[in-house]
Amino acid sequence: MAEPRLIRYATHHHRDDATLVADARALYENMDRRRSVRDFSDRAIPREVVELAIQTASTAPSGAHRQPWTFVLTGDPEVKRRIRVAAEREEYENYEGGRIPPEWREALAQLGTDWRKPFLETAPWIVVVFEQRYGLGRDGARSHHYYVKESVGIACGIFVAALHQLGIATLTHTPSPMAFLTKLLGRPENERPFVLFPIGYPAADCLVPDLTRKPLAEVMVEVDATNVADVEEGTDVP
Ligand code: IYR
Repeated sequence: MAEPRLIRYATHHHRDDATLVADARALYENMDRRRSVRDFSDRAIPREVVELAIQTASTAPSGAHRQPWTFVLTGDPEVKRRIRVAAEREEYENYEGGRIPPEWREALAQLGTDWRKPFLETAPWIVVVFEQRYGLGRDGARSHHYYVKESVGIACGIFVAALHQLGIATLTHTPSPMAFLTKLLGRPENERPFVLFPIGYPAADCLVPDLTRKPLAEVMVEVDATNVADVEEGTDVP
């Protein structure tokens, strides 16, 4: 059994409370300006910027620190074209072939999406995040990965936030079903596509759906000892 190796964690500068509140508000207001974008400019973004955003995403916490993700990056026009062709083939079936049930179609109506995905070629970069369902060593040995979806979801959230902090737009795109990406991108059997991110600046005339976000009172519930259940007798940890 490996011993834990611990190092001192010096938490950084503490702000006074007023500064903290102001900073928290500024962060919220900045993040609240983020929107999913489907109409990209073809303006280039340095590879190093995307690589650093991927490194940032990869700082995410993960089950047993297995970091069960692979970020596949491409800026190659031919690869982007192949992804577009395959994604549009699936999406055509979804939208025009009746694979999207009526309730889902209704839910999507406000977004104005259809089977056409030109942004897969316009955006300068595409990152496809794969979840590693289990670890696969060079020798083929398998190891267990834990809380894979939670871990990869958090990494993707950090990725979206990092790009936004840099003034770069993206979209959490899930061309469904996504299995074609495993083959197209040559990924090993332990990996499954999780989400695809086109990455770039919004087009000059980019429009986004006029959405509002749930207010705090709808997404947060505060509890205290007066309104939560008492633990049952006998459930205490010894
Ligand atoms: N994958 C399809 C449909 C779609 C599904 C959801 I849920 C969205 O929030 C948006 C789109 C598409 O990309 O068009």
